[in-house]
Amino acid sequence: MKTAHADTFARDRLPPRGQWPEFGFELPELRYPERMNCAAVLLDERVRAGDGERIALRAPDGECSYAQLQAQANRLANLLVREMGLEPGNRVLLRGPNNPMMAAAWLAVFKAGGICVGTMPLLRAKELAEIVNKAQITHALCDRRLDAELELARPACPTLKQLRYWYDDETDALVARQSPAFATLDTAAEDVALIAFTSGTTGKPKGTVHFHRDVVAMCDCFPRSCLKPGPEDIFIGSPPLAFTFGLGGLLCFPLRFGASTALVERFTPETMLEAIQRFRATILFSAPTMYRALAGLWKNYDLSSLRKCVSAGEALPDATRQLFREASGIEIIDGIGATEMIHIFISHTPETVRRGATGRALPGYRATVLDEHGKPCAPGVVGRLAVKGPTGCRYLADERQRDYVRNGWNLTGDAYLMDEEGYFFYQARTDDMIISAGYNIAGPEVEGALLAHPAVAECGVVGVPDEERGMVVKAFVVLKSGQAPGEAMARALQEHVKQAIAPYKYPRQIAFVAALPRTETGKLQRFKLRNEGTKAP
Ligand code: 3UK
Repeated sequence: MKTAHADTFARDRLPPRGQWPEFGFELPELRYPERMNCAAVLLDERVRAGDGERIALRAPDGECSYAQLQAQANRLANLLVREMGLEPGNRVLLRGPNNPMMAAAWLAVFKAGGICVGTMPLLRAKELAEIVNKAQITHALCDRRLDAELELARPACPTLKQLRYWYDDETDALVARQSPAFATLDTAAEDVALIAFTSGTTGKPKGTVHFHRDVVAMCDCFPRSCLKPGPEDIFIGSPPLAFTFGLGGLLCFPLRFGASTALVERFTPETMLEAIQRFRATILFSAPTMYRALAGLWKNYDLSSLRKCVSAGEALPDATRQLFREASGIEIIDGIGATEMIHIFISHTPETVRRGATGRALPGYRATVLDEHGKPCAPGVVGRLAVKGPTGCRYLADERQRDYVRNGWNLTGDAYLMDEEGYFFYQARTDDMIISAGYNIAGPEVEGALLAHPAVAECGVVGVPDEERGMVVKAFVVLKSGQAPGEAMARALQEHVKQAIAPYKYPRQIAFVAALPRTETGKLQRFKLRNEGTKAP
Protein backbone atom coordinates (compact mmCIF):
# COMPACT_ATOMS: atom_id res chain seq x y z
CA MET A 1 0.00 0.00 0.00
CA LYS A 2 1.36 3.39 -0.98
CA THR A 3 0.24 6.02 1.51
CA ALA A 4 -0.83 9.46 0.31
CA HIS A 5 0.19 10.93 3.66
CA ALA A 6 3.32 13.07 3.79
CA ASP A 7 2.90 13.28 7.58
CA THR A 8 2.93 9.70 8.88
CA PHE A 9 2.40 10.52 12.57
CA ALA A 10 -0.78 8.45 12.92
CA ARG A 11 0.43 5.55 10.76
CA ASP A 12 3.65 5.38 12.79
CA ARG A 13 1.67 5.13 16.01
CA LEU A 14 -0.66 2.30 15.00
CA PRO A 15 -0.30 -0.78 17.18
CA PRO A 16 2.14 -3.42 15.84
CA ARG A 17 0.38 -5.70 13.30
CA GLY A 18 0.48 -8.61 15.71
CA GLN A 19 -1.80 -6.68 18.06
CA TRP A 20 -4.42 -5.82 15.44
CA PRO A 21 -7.72 -7.64 15.52
CA GLU A 22 -8.47 -10.09 12.73
CA PHE A 23 -10.30 -8.39 9.88
CA GLY A 24 -12.71 -10.03 7.46
CA PHE A 25 -14.19 -8.75 4.21
CA GLU A 26 -15.99 -11.84 2.95
CA LEU A 27 -19.19 -10.12 1.84
CA PRO A 28 -19.10 -9.01 -1.81
CA GLU A 29 -20.14 -5.45 -0.84
CA LEU A 30 -17.10 -5.23 1.46
CA ARG A 31 -14.48 -5.96 -1.21
CA TYR A 32 -13.02 -2.53 -1.65
CA PRO A 33 -10.36 -1.24 -4.02
CA GLU A 34 -6.91 -0.49 -2.65
CA ARG A 35 -7.31 3.21 -3.17
CA MET A 36 -10.32 5.09 -1.92
CA ASN A 37 -11.12 8.40 -0.28
CA CYS A 38 -14.32 8.16 1.74
CA ALA A 39 -15.37 11.69 0.74
CA ALA A 40 -15.04 10.76 -2.93
CA VAL A 41 -17.32 7.78 -2.32
CA LEU A 42 -19.86 9.72 -0.24
CA LEU A 43 -19.92 12.95 -2.22
CA ASP A 44 -17.94 13.22 -5.48
CA GLU A 45 -19.23 9.94 -6.91
CA ARG A 46 -22.82 10.93 -6.09
CA VAL A 47 -22.48 14.24 -7.91
CA ARG A 48 -20.76 12.55 -10.85
CA ALA A 49 -23.59 10.01 -11.00
CA GLY A 50 -26.10 12.83 -11.47
CA ASP A 51 -27.39 13.34 -7.93
CA GLY A 52 -26.01 16.89 -7.67
CA GLU A 53 -29.43 18.50 -7.49
CA ARG A 54 -30.76 16.17 -4.81
CA ILE A 55 -30.98 17.53 -1.28
CA ALA A 56 -28.16 16.36 0.99
CA LEU A 57 -28.56 18.52 4.08
CA ARG A 58 -31.58 20.09 5.72
CA ALA A 59 -31.32 22.61 8.53
CA PRO A 60 -33.56 25.18 10.21
CA ASP A 61 -32.13 27.91 7.96
CA GLY A 62 -32.40 26.09 4.65
CA GLU A 63 -31.46 23.17 2.43
CA CYS A 64 -28.29 22.26 0.60
CA SER A 65 -27.93 19.99 -2.43
CA TYR A 66 -25.20 17.41 -2.99
CA ALA A 67 -23.54 19.80 -5.47
CA GLN A 68 -23.68 22.70 -3.01
CA LEU A 69 -22.30 20.53 -0.22
CA GLN A 70 -19.49 19.43 -2.51
CA ALA A 71 -18.70 23.05 -3.42
CA GLN A 72 -18.62 24.11 0.23
CA ALA A 73 -16.46 21.13 1.23
CA ASN A 74 -14.12 22.03 -1.64
CA ARG A 75 -13.85 25.66 -0.46
CA LEU A 76 -12.99 24.47 3.03
CA ALA A 77 -10.48 21.97 1.64
CA ASN A 78 -8.86 24.83 -0.30
CA LEU A 79 -8.85 26.93 2.87
CA LEU A 80 -7.08 24.13 4.73
CA VAL A 81 -4.50 23.44 2.03
CA ARG A 82 -3.85 26.90 0.56
CA GLU A 83 -4.41 29.24 3.47
CA MET A 84 -3.62 27.00 6.45
CA GLY A 85 -0.81 24.88 4.98
CA LEU A 86 -2.39 21.48 5.61
CA GLU A 87 -0.23 18.52 4.57
CA PRO A 88 -1.84 15.12 4.00
CA GLY A 89 -1.78 13.18 7.28
CA ASN A 90 -1.94 16.29 9.53
CA ARG A 91 -4.55 16.05 12.27
CA VAL A 92 -7.41 18.56 12.20
CA LEU A 93 -9.55 19.27 15.24
CA LEU A 94 -13.21 19.86 14.42
CA ARG A 95 -15.49 21.50 16.89
CA GLY A 96 -19.07 22.66 16.54
CA PRO A 97 -22.68 21.61 16.95
CA ASN A 98 -24.28 19.43 14.25
CA ASN A 99 -25.01 21.77 11.34
CA PRO A 100 -24.24 22.08 7.60
CA MET A 101 -20.94 23.89 8.19
CA MET A 102 -19.76 21.10 10.47
CA ALA A 103 -20.80 18.47 7.92
CA ALA A 104 -18.89 20.29 5.17
CA ALA A 105 -15.83 20.57 7.42
CA TRP A 106 -15.70 16.80 8.04
CA LEU A 107 -15.89 16.14 4.31
CA ALA A 108 -13.31 18.85 3.56
CA VAL A 109 -10.73 17.28 5.84
CA PHE A 110 -11.34 13.84 4.31
CA LYS A 111 -10.98 15.32 0.83
CA ALA A 112 -7.72 17.05 1.63
CA GLY A 113 -6.29 13.87 3.16
CA GLY A 114 -6.20 15.35 6.65
CA ILE A 115 -7.18 13.28 9.67
CA CYS A 116 -10.39 14.37 11.40
CA VAL A 117 -10.48 14.58 15.16
CA GLY A 118 -14.00 15.53 16.23
CA THR A 119 -14.50 16.90 19.72
CA MET A 120 -17.75 16.80 21.66
CA PRO A 121 -19.19 20.31 22.12
CA LEU A 122 -19.26 19.98 25.90
CA LEU A 123 -15.55 19.13 26.34
CA ARG A 124 -13.56 21.41 28.62
CA ALA A 125 -10.14 22.96 28.03
CA LYS A 126 -8.29 20.25 29.93
CA GLU A 127 -9.91 17.46 27.91
CA LEU A 128 -9.33 19.32 24.64
CA ALA A 129 -5.66 19.83 25.49
CA GLU A 130 -5.27 16.10 26.25
CA ILE A 131 -6.69 15.22 22.84
CA VAL A 132 -4.62 17.84 20.98
CA ASN A 133 -1.43 16.62 22.60
CA LYS A 134 -2.17 12.93 22.24
CA ALA A 135 -2.95 13.28 18.52
CA GLN A 136 -0.40 16.08 17.98
CA ILE A 137 -3.10 18.13 16.31
CA THR A 138 -1.76 20.86 14.02
CA HIS A 139 -4.95 22.48 12.65
CA ALA A 140 -8.36 23.36 14.02
CA LEU A 141 -11.67 24.45 12.49
CA CYS A 142 -14.11 25.55 15.13
CA ASP A 143 -17.51 27.19 15.41
CA ARG A 144 -17.03 30.72 16.83
CA ARG A 145 -19.66 30.02 19.46
CA LEU A 146 -17.53 27.21 20.93
CA ASP A 147 -14.26 29.13 21.11
CA ALA A 148 -14.04 29.64 24.88
CA GLU A 149 -12.69 26.26 25.99
CA LEU A 150 -10.46 25.93 22.93
CA GLU A 151 -8.88 29.34 23.66
CA LEU A 152 -8.34 28.28 27.28
CA ALA A 153 -6.67 25.09 26.04
CA ARG A 154 -4.39 26.77 23.50
CA PRO A 155 -1.46 27.71 25.76
CA ALA A 156 -1.15 23.99 26.61
CA CYS A 157 -1.27 22.94 22.91
CA PRO A 158 2.10 23.72 21.30
CA THR A 159 1.44 21.67 18.14
CA LEU A 160 -1.79 23.51 17.31
CA LYS A 161 -0.45 26.20 14.99
CA GLN A 162 -3.32 26.88 12.61
CA LEU A 163 -6.76 27.66 13.93
CA ARG A 164 -9.74 29.26 12.25
CA TYR A 165 -13.23 30.01 13.58
CA TRP A 166 -16.17 29.91 11.23
CA TYR A 167 -19.08 32.34 11.78
CA ASP A 168 -16.28 34.85 12.09
CA ASP A 169 -16.42 37.57 9.41
CA GLU A 170 -12.82 37.30 8.32
CA THR A 171 -12.81 33.50 7.99
CA ASP A 172 -16.22 33.41 6.35
CA ALA A 173 -15.05 35.93 3.73
CA LEU A 174 -11.88 33.94 3.17
CA VAL A 175 -13.89 30.72 2.73
CA ALA A 176 -16.21 32.45 0.26
CA ARG A 177 -13.21 33.52 -1.84
CA GLN A 178 -11.91 29.94 -2.19
CA SER A 179 -12.48 27.99 -5.36
CA PRO A 180 -15.48 25.61 -5.27
CA ALA A 181 -13.32 23.07 -7.13
CA PHE A 182 -10.85 20.76 -5.39
CA ALA A 183 -9.21 17.54 -6.51
CA THR A 184 -9.97 15.05 -3.73
CA LEU A 185 -6.71 13.44 -2.61
CA ASP A 186 -6.24 9.91 -3.93
CA THR A 187 -5.71 8.24 -0.56
CA ALA A 188 -5.06 4.57 0.06
CA ALA A 189 -8.06 2.70 1.48
CA GLU A 190 -5.85 2.12 4.54
CA ASP A 191 -4.82 5.73 5.00
CA VAL A 192 -6.06 7.12 8.30
CA ALA A 193 -9.26 9.16 7.94
CA LEU A 194 -10.15 9.89 11.55
CA ILE A 195 -9.09 9.45 15.13
CA ALA A 196 -12.14 9.12 17.37
CA PHE A 197 -11.56 9.61 21.06
CA THR A 198 -13.65 7.34 23.25
CA SER A 199 -16.26 8.79 25.48
CA GLY A 200 -14.75 6.50 28.17
CA THR A 201 -16.32 7.17 31.53
CA THR A 202 -13.01 7.01 33.42
CA GLY A 203 -9.30 7.13 32.72
CA LYS A 204 -7.25 8.80 30.02
CA PRO A 205 -8.98 9.21 26.65
CA LYS A 206 -8.06 6.63 24.02
CA GLY A 207 -7.76 7.58 20.37
CA THR A 208 -9.21 4.97 18.01
CA VAL A 209 -7.78 5.11 14.51
CA HIS A 210 -10.04 4.45 11.51
CA PHE A 211 -9.15 4.32 7.82
CA HIS A 212 -10.99 5.69 4.78
CA ARG A 213 -12.15 2.13 4.11
CA ASP A 214 -13.62 1.86 7.63
CA VAL A 215 -15.84 4.90 7.05
CA VAL A 216 -17.29 3.28 3.93
CA ALA A 217 -17.51 -0.15 5.59
CA MET A 218 -19.61 1.21 8.46
CA CYS A 219 -22.12 2.44 5.85
CA ASP A 220 -22.18 -0.94 4.15
CA CYS A 221 -22.91 -2.94 7.31
CA PHE A 222 -25.49 -1.72 9.83
CA PRO A 223 -27.63 0.56 7.64
CA ARG A 224 -27.51 -1.75 4.64
CA SER A 225 -28.70 -4.78 6.60
CA CYS A 226 -30.98 -3.21 9.24
CA LEU A 227 -32.32 0.06 7.79
CA LYS A 228 -32.28 -0.48 4.03
CA PRO A 229 -32.47 3.27 3.40
CA GLY A 230 -33.43 4.77 0.08
CA PRO A 231 -32.93 8.20 -1.53
CA GLU A 232 -36.23 9.45 -0.08
CA ASP A 233 -35.15 8.88 3.50
CA ILE A 234 -34.53 11.82 5.82
CA PHE A 235 -32.22 11.05 8.74
CA ILE A 236 -32.34 12.98 12.01
CA GLY A 237 -31.06 12.48 15.54
CA SER A 238 -29.26 13.61 18.64
CA PRO A 239 -25.68 12.23 18.75
CA PRO A 240 -22.92 14.73 17.93
CA LEU A 241 -20.93 14.11 14.73
CA ALA A 242 -17.86 13.85 16.99
CA PHE A 243 -19.36 10.58 18.32
CA THR A 244 -19.01 7.90 15.65
CA PHE A 245 -22.65 6.92 16.31
CA GLY A 246 -23.61 10.38 15.03
CA LEU A 247 -20.96 10.55 12.30
CA GLY A 248 -22.44 7.43 10.77
CA GLY A 249 -26.13 7.95 11.42
CA LEU A 250 -26.33 11.67 10.69
CA LEU A 251 -23.73 12.20 7.97
CA CYS A 252 -22.13 9.17 6.31
CA PHE A 253 -25.15 6.82 6.11
CA PRO A 254 -27.48 9.34 4.49
CA LEU A 255 -24.85 10.32 1.91
CA ARG A 256 -23.95 6.70 1.16
CA PHE A 257 -27.57 6.02 0.19
CA GLY A 258 -28.25 9.28 -1.64
CA ALA A 259 -30.63 10.32 1.14
CA SER A 260 -30.64 13.53 3.18
CA THR A 261 -29.92 14.43 6.78
CA ALA A 262 -31.66 17.04 8.92
CA LEU A 263 -29.04 18.63 11.15
CA VAL A 264 -30.26 20.29 14.31
CA GLU A 265 -27.86 21.90 16.75
CA ARG A 266 -29.41 21.09 20.09
CA PHE A 267 -32.22 18.92 21.21
CA THR A 268 -34.61 18.66 24.06
CA PRO A 269 -37.25 15.94 23.74
CA GLU A 270 -39.75 18.63 22.64
CA THR A 271 -37.51 20.25 20.00
CA MET A 272 -36.59 16.81 18.68
CA LEU A 273 -40.25 16.00 18.08
CA GLU A 274 -40.84 19.43 16.52
CA ALA A 275 -37.89 18.83 14.20
CA ILE A 276 -39.11 15.35 13.16
CA GLN A 277 -42.52 16.86 12.40
CA ARG A 278 -41.10 19.84 10.52
CA PHE A 279 -38.54 17.97 8.38
CA ARG A 280 -40.83 14.94 7.93
CA ALA A 281 -37.88 12.82 9.07
CA THR A 282 -38.05 9.08 8.42
CA ILE A 283 -35.10 7.60 10.36
CA LEU A 284 -34.19 8.65 13.90
CA PHE A 285 -30.91 7.99 15.75
CA SER A 286 -30.90 8.46 19.51
CA ALA A 287 -30.27 6.89 22.92
CA PRO A 288 -32.57 4.93 25.28
CA THR A 289 -33.25 7.80 27.71
CA MET A 290 -34.35 10.04 24.84
CA TYR A 291 -36.79 7.39 23.56
CA ARG A 292 -38.27 7.16 27.03
CA ALA A 293 -38.79 10.91 27.14
CA LEU A 294 -40.20 11.00 23.58
CA ALA A 295 -42.81 8.35 24.36
CA GLY A 296 -44.49 10.62 26.89
CA LEU A 297 -44.79 13.53 24.42
CA TRP A 298 -45.60 11.62 21.24
CA LYS A 299 -49.32 12.34 21.02
CA ASN A 300 -48.79 16.11 20.79
CA TYR A 301 -47.12 15.98 17.35
CA ASP A 302 -47.67 14.69 13.83
CA LEU A 303 -44.85 12.17 13.52
CA SER A 304 -46.40 10.08 10.78
CA SER A 305 -43.32 10.41 8.56
CA LEU A 306 -41.11 8.38 10.92
CA ARG A 307 -40.38 4.79 9.84
CA LYS A 308 -37.34 3.62 11.79
CA CYS A 309 -35.84 4.45 15.16
CA VAL A 310 -32.31 3.38 16.13
CA SER A 311 -31.16 3.21 19.73
CA ALA A 312 -27.52 2.78 20.78
CA GLY A 313 -24.98 3.98 23.29
CA GLU A 314 -26.30 1.93 26.15
CA ALA A 315 -28.61 -0.99 26.70
CA LEU A 316 -32.23 -0.42 25.72
CA PRO A 317 -34.41 -1.51 28.65
CA ASP A 318 -37.33 -3.66 27.51
CA ALA A 319 -39.66 -1.34 29.45
CA THR A 320 -38.53 1.54 27.24
CA ARG A 321 -39.01 -0.52 24.06
CA GLN A 322 -42.58 -1.38 25.10
CA LEU A 323 -43.42 2.16 26.23
CA PHE A 324 -42.15 3.63 22.97
CA ARG A 325 -43.97 1.11 20.82
CA GLU A 326 -47.23 1.74 22.65
CA ALA A 327 -46.83 5.50 22.10
CA SER A 328 -45.55 5.46 18.51
CA GLY A 329 -46.35 2.10 16.99
CA ILE A 330 -42.66 1.79 16.10
CA GLU A 331 -40.43 -1.12 17.15
CA ILE A 332 -37.06 0.41 18.08
CA ILE A 333 -33.98 -1.04 16.37
CA ASP A 334 -31.44 -1.57 19.15
CA GLY A 335 -27.79 -1.96 18.16
CA ILE A 336 -24.55 -2.20 20.06
CA GLY A 337 -21.64 -0.29 18.62
CA ALA A 338 -18.37 1.03 19.98
CA THR A 339 -15.94 3.78 19.08
CA GLU A 340 -13.29 1.07 18.67
CA MET A 341 -15.48 -0.71 16.09
CA ILE A 342 -16.56 2.66 14.61
CA HIS A 343 -20.27 1.66 14.51
CA ILE A 344 -22.91 -0.97 15.23
CA PHE A 345 -22.00 -4.66 14.85
CA ILE A 346 -24.89 -6.48 16.59
CA SER A 347 -28.46 -5.46 15.86
CA HIS A 348 -31.75 -6.55 14.32
CA THR A 349 -34.59 -5.36 12.14
CA PRO A 350 -38.07 -4.55 13.51
CA GLU A 351 -39.19 -7.93 12.13
CA THR A 352 -36.43 -9.95 13.81
CA VAL A 353 -36.64 -8.23 17.21
CA ARG A 354 -36.37 -10.52 20.22
CA ARG A 355 -37.47 -9.22 23.62
CA GLY A 356 -34.49 -8.38 25.82
CA ALA A 357 -31.90 -9.07 23.10
CA THR A 358 -29.62 -6.61 21.31
CA GLY A 359 -29.87 -8.77 18.19
CA ARG A 360 -27.50 -10.94 16.17
CA ALA A 361 -24.10 -10.32 14.62
CA LEU A 362 -24.63 -8.24 11.48
CA PRO A 363 -23.73 -9.75 8.11
CA GLY A 364 -19.99 -9.13 7.81
CA TYR A 365 -19.33 -9.52 11.55
CA ARG A 366 -18.80 -12.56 13.74
CA ALA A 367 -19.59 -12.39 17.45
CA THR A 368 -19.27 -14.82 20.32
CA VAL A 369 -19.13 -14.95 24.11
CA LEU A 370 -15.84 -16.03 25.71
CA ASP A 371 -15.04 -17.27 29.21
CA GLU A 372 -12.10 -15.99 31.28
CA HIS A 373 -9.76 -18.43 29.48
CA GLY A 374 -10.80 -17.16 26.05
CA LYS A 375 -12.90 -20.26 25.26
CA PRO A 376 -16.42 -19.93 23.81
CA CYS A 377 -19.18 -20.16 26.43
CA ALA A 378 -22.07 -22.58 25.95
CA PRO A 379 -25.37 -20.96 24.91
CA GLY A 380 -27.00 -19.24 27.87
CA VAL A 381 -23.77 -18.75 29.82
CA VAL A 382 -22.62 -15.21 30.62
CA GLY A 383 -19.15 -14.22 29.46
CA ARG A 384 -17.28 -11.52 27.57
CA LEU A 385 -18.59 -10.26 24.26
CA ALA A 386 -16.04 -10.77 21.45
CA VAL A 387 -16.43 -9.55 17.88
CA LYS A 388 -14.56 -9.33 14.59
CA GLY A 389 -15.38 -8.08 11.13
CA PRO A 390 -14.48 -5.43 8.57
CA THR A 391 -13.74 -2.82 11.28
CA GLY A 392 -11.91 -3.11 14.57
CA CYS A 393 -9.80 -1.60 17.30
CA ARG A 394 -6.50 0.15 16.62
CA TYR A 395 -5.61 2.52 19.42
CA LEU A 396 -3.19 5.35 18.73
CA ALA A 397 -0.01 4.54 20.70
CA ASP A 398 -1.77 2.93 23.65
CA GLU A 399 -0.84 0.01 25.88
CA ARG A 400 -4.51 -0.75 26.31
CA GLN A 401 -4.60 -2.24 22.79
CA ARG A 402 -3.68 -5.56 24.42
CA ASP A 403 -6.72 -5.39 26.69
CA TYR A 404 -9.19 -4.68 23.90
CA VAL A 405 -7.81 -7.11 21.31
CA ARG A 406 -7.02 -10.71 22.29
CA ASN A 407 -6.37 -13.54 19.84
CA GLY A 408 -7.78 -11.49 17.02
CA TRP A 409 -11.08 -10.75 18.79
CA ASN A 410 -12.22 -7.29 19.85
CA LEU A 411 -13.35 -7.49 23.50
CA THR A 412 -15.77 -4.66 24.10
CA GLY A 413 -15.85 -4.93 27.90
CA ASP A 414 -19.46 -6.08 27.94
CA ALA A 415 -20.91 -9.11 29.70
CA TYR A 416 -23.32 -10.90 27.36
CA LEU A 417 -24.93 -14.26 26.82
CA MET A 418 -25.84 -15.79 23.47
CA ASP A 419 -28.81 -18.11 22.98
CA GLU A 420 -29.06 -21.16 20.71
CA GLU A 421 -30.17 -18.99 17.80
CA GLY A 422 -27.32 -16.51 17.99
CA TYR A 423 -29.23 -13.72 19.72
CA PHE A 424 -27.08 -11.68 22.13
CA PHE A 425 -28.45 -10.60 25.52
CA TYR A 426 -26.73 -7.74 27.28
CA GLN A 427 -26.01 -8.15 31.00
CA ALA A 428 -23.73 -5.29 32.09
CA ARG A 429 -20.36 -3.73 31.50
CA THR A 430 -17.90 -6.41 32.62
CA ASP A 431 -16.70 -4.24 35.49
CA ASP A 432 -20.24 -3.26 36.48
CA MET A 433 -21.40 -6.74 37.50
CA ILE A 434 -22.50 -6.60 41.12
CA ILE A 435 -21.48 -9.54 43.28
CA SER A 436 -23.65 -9.59 46.38
CA ALA A 437 -23.51 -12.46 48.89
CA GLY A 438 -22.08 -14.65 46.13
CA TYR A 439 -24.79 -13.83 43.58
CA ASN A 440 -23.94 -12.17 40.25
CA ILE A 441 -26.37 -9.33 39.65
CA ALA A 442 -26.42 -7.18 36.53
CA GLY A 443 -27.33 -3.58 37.35
CA PRO A 444 -29.16 -3.02 34.03
CA GLU A 445 -31.54 -5.90 34.76
CA VAL A 446 -32.59 -4.27 38.03
CA GLU A 447 -32.87 -0.93 36.21
CA GLY A 448 -35.13 -2.59 33.66
CA ALA A 449 -37.42 -3.87 36.42
CA LEU A 450 -37.57 -0.46 38.11
CA LEU A 451 -38.31 1.31 34.83
CA ALA A 452 -41.44 -0.78 34.42
CA HIS A 453 -42.89 0.89 37.56
CA PRO A 454 -45.16 3.79 36.59
CA ALA A 455 -43.61 6.23 39.11
CA VAL A 456 -40.06 5.87 37.75
CA ALA A 457 -38.71 8.31 35.16
CA GLU A 458 -35.06 7.18 35.15
CA CYS A 459 -32.81 5.08 37.33
CA GLY A 460 -29.27 3.79 37.78
CA VAL A 461 -28.29 0.69 39.76
CA VAL A 462 -24.82 -0.03 41.15
CA GLY A 463 -23.15 -2.16 43.82
CA VAL A 464 -21.97 -0.41 46.97
CA PRO A 465 -19.68 -1.98 49.59
CA ASP A 466 -21.36 -3.80 52.44
CA GLU A 467 -19.70 -5.56 55.36
CA GLU A 468 -21.99 -8.53 55.43
CA ARG A 469 -22.64 -9.17 51.72
CA GLY A 470 -19.51 -7.73 50.16
CA MET A 471 -21.70 -5.53 48.00
CA VAL A 472 -25.35 -4.62 48.00
CA VAL A 473 -27.55 -3.40 45.19
CA LYS A 474 -28.29 0.31 45.39
CA ALA A 475 -30.72 2.13 43.11
CA PHE A 476 -30.66 5.83 42.32
CA VAL A 477 -34.14 6.78 41.19
CA VAL A 478 -35.53 9.85 39.45
CA LEU A 479 -39.29 9.91 39.98
CA LYS A 480 -41.79 11.25 37.46
CA SER A 481 -43.14 14.67 38.36
CA GLY A 482 -45.94 14.50 40.92
CA GLN A 483 -44.54 11.33 42.58
CA ALA A 484 -43.46 11.64 46.20
CA PRO A 485 -40.13 10.15 47.35
CA GLY A 486 -39.88 8.57 50.79
CA GLU A 487 -40.03 5.33 52.74
CA ALA A 488 -43.35 4.24 51.30
CA MET A 489 -42.21 4.77 47.72
CA ALA A 490 -38.93 2.95 48.39
CA ARG A 491 -40.79 -0.05 49.77
CA ALA A 492 -43.22 -0.05 46.86
CA LEU A 493 -40.33 -0.07 44.37
CA GLN A 494 -38.54 -2.87 46.22
CA GLU A 495 -41.72 -4.97 46.23
CA HIS A 496 -42.19 -4.26 42.54
CA VAL A 497 -38.67 -5.51 41.69
CA LYS A 498 -39.10 -8.65 43.79
CA GLN A 499 -42.23 -9.46 41.77
CA ALA A 500 -40.57 -8.79 38.42
CA ILE A 501 -37.21 -10.59 38.75
CA ALA A 502 -35.47 -12.99 41.17
CA PRO A 503 -36.07 -11.45 44.62
CA TYR A 504 -32.40 -11.56 45.69
CA LYS A 505 -31.69 -8.90 43.06
CA TYR A 506 -33.89 -6.25 44.65
CA PRO A 507 -32.22 -2.95 45.60
CA ARG A 508 -31.62 -3.01 49.35
CA GLN A 509 -30.83 0.69 49.21
CA ILE A 510 -32.75 3.31 47.28
CA ALA A 511 -31.82 6.98 46.92
CA PHE A 512 -34.16 9.45 45.27
CA VAL A 513 -32.31 12.00 43.15
CA ALA A 514 -33.25 14.86 40.83
CA ALA A 515 -31.06 13.72 37.92
CA LEU A 516 -28.52 11.06 36.97
CA PRO A 517 -24.92 11.75 35.91
CA ARG A 518 -24.58 11.14 32.16
CA THR A 519 -21.91 11.63 29.50
CA GLU A 520 -22.55 13.79 26.46
CA THR A 521 -23.24 10.60 24.56
CA GLY A 522 -26.06 9.68 26.91
CA LYS A 523 -24.27 7.02 28.95
CA LEU A 524 -24.97 6.65 32.63
CA GLN A 525 -21.77 7.30 34.62
CA ARG A 526 -22.05 4.42 37.05
CA PHE A 527 -18.67 5.16 38.61
CA LYS A 528 -20.08 8.46 39.83
CA LEU A 529 -23.04 6.68 41.38
CA ARG A 530 -20.67 4.19 43.02
CA ASN A 531 -18.62 7.04 44.53
CA GLU A 532 -21.85 8.66 45.63
CA GLY A 533 -23.11 5.39 47.09
CA THR A 534 -19.95 4.91 49.15
CA LYS A 535 -20.33 8.23 50.94
CA ALA A 536 -22.09 8.11 54.28
CA PRO A 537 -25.81 8.79 53.83
C1 3UK B 1 -22.22 0.28 25.31
C2 3UK B 1 -24.37 -0.68 24.46
C3 3UK B 1 -25.83 -2.27 25.28
C4 3UK B 1 -21.39 -0.98 25.39
C5 3UK B 1 -21.46 3.58 19.85
C6 3UK B 1 -23.18 2.90 18.29
O1 3UK B 1 -21.76 3.63 22.21
C7 3UK B 1 -20.97 3.66 21.27
O2 3UK B 1 -19.61 3.78 21.45
P1 3UK B 1 -18.82 4.02 22.82
O3 3UK B 1 -17.40 3.80 22.54
O4 3UK B 1 -19.36 2.91 23.84
C8 3UK B 1 -19.32 1.52 23.56
C9 3UK B 1 -20.00 0.77 24.68
O5 3UK B 1 -21.32 1.32 24.90
N1 3UK B 1 -23.31 0.15 24.32
C10 3UK B 1 -23.43 0.81 23.16
N2 3UK B 1 -24.58 0.45 22.54
C11 3UK B 1 -25.19 -0.49 23.33
N3 3UK B 1 -24.69 -1.57 25.42
N4 3UK B 1 -26.67 -2.13 24.23
C12 3UK B 1 -26.41 -1.26 23.24
N5 3UK B 1 -27.25 -1.12 22.21
O6 3UK B 1 -20.90 -1.05 26.70
C13 3UK B 1 -20.25 -0.69 24.41
O7 3UK B 1 -19.12 -1.49 24.65
O8 3UK B 1 -19.22 5.34 23.39
C14 3UK B 1 -22.72 3.02 19.60
C15 3UK B 1 -22.43 3.32 17.24
C16 3UK B 1 -21.19 3.89 17.45
C17 3UK B 1 -20.70 4.02 18.77
N6 3UK B 1 -19.47 4.59 18.95
